[in-house]
Amino acid sequence: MQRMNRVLIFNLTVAIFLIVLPSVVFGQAPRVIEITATHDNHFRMAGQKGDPVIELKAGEVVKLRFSSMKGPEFEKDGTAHDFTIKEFKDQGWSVRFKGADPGKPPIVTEFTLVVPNKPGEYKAGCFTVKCGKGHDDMVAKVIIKS
Ligand SMILES: [Cu+2]
Repeated sequence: MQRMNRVLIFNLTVAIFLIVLPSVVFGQAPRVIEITATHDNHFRMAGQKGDPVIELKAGEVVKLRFSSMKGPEFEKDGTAHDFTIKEFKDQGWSVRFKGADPGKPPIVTEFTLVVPNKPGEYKAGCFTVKCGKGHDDMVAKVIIKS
């Protein structure tokens, strides 16, 4: 009987670890933020007009999903645009992605990133890939809330 209790307790412990631990360690699936990179070198988001305003929560894990078209200029390897926040470059907030040729469906690229623990307003932009006319205006406002 005692042996059976021990087996039961062991099994319960294993079950708790298998069920509870992953949700604590991995948390919820990251929030997906859909961003379009257009052929005429702008970032756009559904439901917004003009340059996107992206609200993030400090410490949150987000998945940035870019649907991208090539601009008139791009790098030799086909890299079309980047999305960079200069202040957080060292934390991975400088990602590069390819874009599709006109007439083809956009190329989708995802990046999972942790929002820096520094609330404030930041400028994100295509700062490292020269994508053609309008390149300097390829920007988004990123608001990190505490
Ligand atoms: Cu650019």
